[in-house]
Amino acid sequence: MRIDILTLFPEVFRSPFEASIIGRAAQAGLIELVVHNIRDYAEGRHKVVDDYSFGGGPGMVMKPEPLFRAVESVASQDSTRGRVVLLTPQGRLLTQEVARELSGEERLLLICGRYEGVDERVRQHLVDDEVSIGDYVLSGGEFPALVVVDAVVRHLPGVLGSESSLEEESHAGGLLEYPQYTRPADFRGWRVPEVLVSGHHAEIARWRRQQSLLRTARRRPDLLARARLTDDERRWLEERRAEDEEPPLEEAVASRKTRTASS
Ligand code: 6GU
Repeated sequence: MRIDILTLFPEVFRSPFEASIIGRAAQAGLIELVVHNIRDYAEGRHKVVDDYSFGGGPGMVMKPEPLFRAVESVASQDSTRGRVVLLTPQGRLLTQEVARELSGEERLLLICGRYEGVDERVRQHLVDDEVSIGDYVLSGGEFPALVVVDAVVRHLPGVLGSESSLEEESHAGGLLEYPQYTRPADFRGWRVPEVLVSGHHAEIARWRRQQSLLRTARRRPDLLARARLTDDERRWLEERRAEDEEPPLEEAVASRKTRTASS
């Protein structure tokens, strides 16, 4: 897979693309990442990439010409243009589903918009897709583009060492992860749940599934509504939740803030 990124801040991508899973995938030749400076496609001595908004109002708007020229130039380097995706808070929300969908493309071209805006004709006549990474404001599409690349690349064959991590995530069927522990089994008197050191694999699998269900019900009931549960699991969860003593996550986090340096 080849991913081109159009940005006004190419420096942002250097170290993330050298480190981590993305870096390894690029080193191994599983993906090709090419970052382009939109300013290189601007005209004139001043290389202007933005301008005032017609009709007035605050904030600059990205001009259409440099973006069209950049996309057309990058597209001409290959027979397939690939999907052109604008990163914008107005886009469809990035989910695991969307990431998997994008991972099926041979090529992606990600355009990092600036928060204040992009000329509407870019949306109408240049872009195939628009993606947001969540309902909060970022000053530009650069970090969202990094998020998209990471989420997409993990789906490509050979990128994850064992393949098992992704398998297990999708097997969990849209539930939150169960609690994990590593050595020592006793850390400052806080012991790892007995079942995990028991060696009973069936018991461990059952405990983990239950913990995933409970955690999802407590923290993300919206996810639970869409998850695939057996009738038995739904029933078990309902009974277990009726006597659940754990406070909602917001409450738990609020009380953690009152911890002192020693407690
Ligand atoms: Cl894709 N861009 C910006 N500027 N802000 C965002 C976003 C994208 N997704 C969430 N917030």
